[in-house]
Amino acid sequence: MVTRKSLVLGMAGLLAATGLSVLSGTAEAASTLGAAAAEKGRYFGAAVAANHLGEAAYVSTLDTEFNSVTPENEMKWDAVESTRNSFNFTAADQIVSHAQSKGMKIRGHTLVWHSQLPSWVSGLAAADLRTAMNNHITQVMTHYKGKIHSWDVVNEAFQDGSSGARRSSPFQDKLGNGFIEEAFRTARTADPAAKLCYNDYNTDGVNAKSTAVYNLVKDFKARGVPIDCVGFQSHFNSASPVPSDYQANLQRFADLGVDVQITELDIEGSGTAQATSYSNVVKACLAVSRCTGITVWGVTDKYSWRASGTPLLFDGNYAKKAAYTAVLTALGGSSSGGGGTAACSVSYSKQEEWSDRFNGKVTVTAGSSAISTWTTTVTVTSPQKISATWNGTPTWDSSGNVMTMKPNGNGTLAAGASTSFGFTVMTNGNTAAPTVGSCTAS
Ligand code: 9MR
Repeated sequence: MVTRKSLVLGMAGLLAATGLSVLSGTAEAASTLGAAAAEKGRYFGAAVAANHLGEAAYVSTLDTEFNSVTPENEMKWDAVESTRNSFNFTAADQIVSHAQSKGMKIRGHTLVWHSQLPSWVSGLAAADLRTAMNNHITQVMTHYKGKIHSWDVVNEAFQDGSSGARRSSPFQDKLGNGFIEEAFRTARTADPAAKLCYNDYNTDGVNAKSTAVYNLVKDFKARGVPIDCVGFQSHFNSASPVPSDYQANLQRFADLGVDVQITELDIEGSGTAQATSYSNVVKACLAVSRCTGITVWGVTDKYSWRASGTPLLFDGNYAKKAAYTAVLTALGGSSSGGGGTAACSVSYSKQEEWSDRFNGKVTVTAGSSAISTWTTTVTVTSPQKISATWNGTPTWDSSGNVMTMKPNGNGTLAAGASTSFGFTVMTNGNTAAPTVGSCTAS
């Protein structure tokens, strides 16, 4: 006879051998974006502005939810070297020291970019511009040496549209195609431990612009030019939605031997549509093993560069949006984590009744913690058949008698909150009440 003790030990051995965790998705689920991403071996970051670091709600949201930061503007050329060879790191340092004090990673953004470039740089002749570019890279990277996990060395060097051509800029126009290679070589020398990224927008799907970047990376890898990562900004809205080949595009870059990072994610919209798009982005990253992290371009809608499009995960009052829950769920986390155990209960009641059929209603109630989704079963007795359902997504066993019901879309319930679904049972002569199974939550 198997004793209780040996059974438990046997289970433990089996779990260890298979690497399964029985608790994942329930009490063990991470309850913040950063923690959930970390369980997937990734970071989850936000663009941060130094001038909001005095706002308590901003800082507490940042500190609770994110484990990586990108200074939104503070490391750009006009911010750190507005006058030649006179560097001012005050605002960027505030972000870096805050991040370091919280154990967050830091993305460096950005060293060589045509925008937010002081006019003294654009006025230089070629030889001087080359010296100034290399000096800028070296000075900024040296100041932050050892503190930055990835640097956007060159930002937005390609044109939009179908040409696949380089964008006109002081660097491109005066130094020619070689400026990108030179910037990356200088960057590698300045901080050999930092990952060096090329970062751009409208390169999120497979298109002429992303293919031009792809060819650049392929050439760099073939010739041993240092490059470690490609950043996909991922600024989406209705005119520029998440491309259907987003994951495939990330994967083709990863296959060149570079990491890929989602660097400036925001998606204009609201509600379920926005949540679904966010979820799709997270799932694409998780499906690509070299997709090492995601950064959203801001903490709260109210400070977004596209504030009117409400493109972020927290609203202007720092409340979590549906998009937040979708991201957390896609990362395998759960808002019920952080101590409580996700649980739910069900109750059944008969509703309208006719000579040949009746309607049933099942109420699902979350336990003492919020839940992100639930599932339960309804079993009818043959020859009964369920002919219609509402407010749920059913699946069926092979007999057709056991219906497993899940939420339509967002299944989030606050602690103690309820929802219900309904169905019609054709009696076929049997008026017995259905059996409702137990409720499972995560
Ligand atoms: O979010 C940034 C905004 O505050 C600045 O005014 C703007 C200036 O160009 O830059 C924004 O950030 C950009 C990023 O640095 C590069 N990719 C596009 C981002 C949105 O414009």
